[in-house]
Amino acid sequence: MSEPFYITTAISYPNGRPHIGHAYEAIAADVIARFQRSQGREVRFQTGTDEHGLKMARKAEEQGRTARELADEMSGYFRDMCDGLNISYDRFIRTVEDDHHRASQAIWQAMEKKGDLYLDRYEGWYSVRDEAYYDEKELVEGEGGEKLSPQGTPVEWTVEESWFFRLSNYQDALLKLFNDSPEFLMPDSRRNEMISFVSGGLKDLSVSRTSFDWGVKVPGSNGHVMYVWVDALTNYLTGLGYPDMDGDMAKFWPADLHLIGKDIVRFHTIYWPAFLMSADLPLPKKVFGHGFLLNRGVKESKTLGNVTDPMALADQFGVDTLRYFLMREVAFGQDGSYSAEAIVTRCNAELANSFGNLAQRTLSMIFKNIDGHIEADFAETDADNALTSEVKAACETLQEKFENLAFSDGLDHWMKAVFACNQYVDEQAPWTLKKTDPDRMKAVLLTLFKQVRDLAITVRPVVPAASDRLLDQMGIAADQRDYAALTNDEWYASLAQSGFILEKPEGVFPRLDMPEQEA
Ligand code: ME8
Repeated sequence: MSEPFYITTAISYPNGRPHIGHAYEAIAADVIARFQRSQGREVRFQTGTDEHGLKMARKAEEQGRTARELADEMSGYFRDMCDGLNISYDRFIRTVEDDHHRASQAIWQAMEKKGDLYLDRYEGWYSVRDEAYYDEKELVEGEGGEKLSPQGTPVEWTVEESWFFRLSNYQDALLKLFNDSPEFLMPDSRRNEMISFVSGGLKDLSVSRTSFDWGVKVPGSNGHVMYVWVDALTNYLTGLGYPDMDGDMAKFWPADLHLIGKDIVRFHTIYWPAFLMSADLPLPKKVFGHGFLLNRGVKESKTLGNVTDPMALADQFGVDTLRYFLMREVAFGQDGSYSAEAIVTRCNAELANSFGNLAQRTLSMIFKNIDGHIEADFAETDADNALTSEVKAACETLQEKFENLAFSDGLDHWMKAVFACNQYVDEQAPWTLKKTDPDRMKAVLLTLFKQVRDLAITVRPVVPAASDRLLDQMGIAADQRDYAALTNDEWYASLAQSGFILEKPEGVFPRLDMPEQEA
């Protein structure tokens, strides 16, 4: 039986259009989802938009329209981005949806029943940009002497009646979680920060607001809407049908992985597990805080005018190219930098000139020199067997690395196998064998055909459309593209026996032109 796997991204604030960070997270999550499906797991993959809260309400007010209008328009761009980037989500959730309001009210009532909610008055600092409360001692000083959040965003003094969650009750349980289950929060570097935050003492958390009404209503408490993070985090349950504990909740909860950025680790590894413990629900197995993407080393911002539309990059360079670049260039978990030149340099070197070239010259020679015939019997030499073993080992290593979310490293091993194949072509020189030893040429080309198939299947979660176009040309059936197919030793003989004949191949990784240097 296939084991279920539930993965989520953060849900994005649709107060503007998606940026490259949103694309990065969606792509990484999609690679994981496709990788797990390839391993035979039954995957549930959720992404979406986080539409309530003061940030959305204020942005809409600035634009002279309702928050709902703003959310409807912008959420559409996020969904379009996901579709455009070939993100294989099962549900794109919007927090304005009815089932999400129901789920949020249900978890609220469960926390209330536990005795973890009480009414009081909040007096303290709030950052609308971060949608977060801060302690005086956490604030830093801005250039003009003004108070800023530790993320560098403005804070405002807030006084209002509010419901509080007894976060202080969960201090020991959270420390125990970090100590007993180190895999709960990855990468390791993020854990120490959370441990020191919790060890410093947890105050109860203000979880409702009365000064605006754009949110989920607090059940039985007129005038209160939930603090946006209470409802936002609950989205992970909504998508599984909570509060109904049968069906998808029974199957997919607890989540296997919440994939988020490093700036929201506190919400996911302190508040969220505390809410879940309060509601007597199991905790997610893992939260991974990925790094930030920088534009030539600089954070993108509207003020600097360096915000890139990820879809413009995808249009310019291709969806699979962008996906490959992002997973390959940056060590997952760390910050990384991107630029048009870096995308072109990396993808030309590795996709167009190495893997693309290997596939194209292998298939072209089979087409031209042996009329596209994939013959069943040919004698393999030690050199052929050595190459096969090397490729097999690299494909297995990629799987181990991807299992641990070490994408760049996994692709590095895959790339080395591609290099080995290209070196083999050069050494065996099938173009010379054509005249001197046609049987040996055939064996070389057919050995290469096998490697290209294994390499294409292995990298498929990263570049799904290109891999599929290649595998289509190679006659590999759609249901023979999972990792289980890599261990099937019969595939080649069955393909040959099926009478498959390769047609004139078309390259799947075009060479990209270097963009004009910016002034
Ligand atoms: O935080 N590089 O939404 P958001 C990489 N609604 N990732 C980045 C990034 C960058 N430059 N900038 C942002 C929110 N991100 C909340 C989440 S979840 C219950 C609620 C990541 O639109 C960020 O870390 O500000 C987060 O994981 C995601 O993009 C959405 O950010």
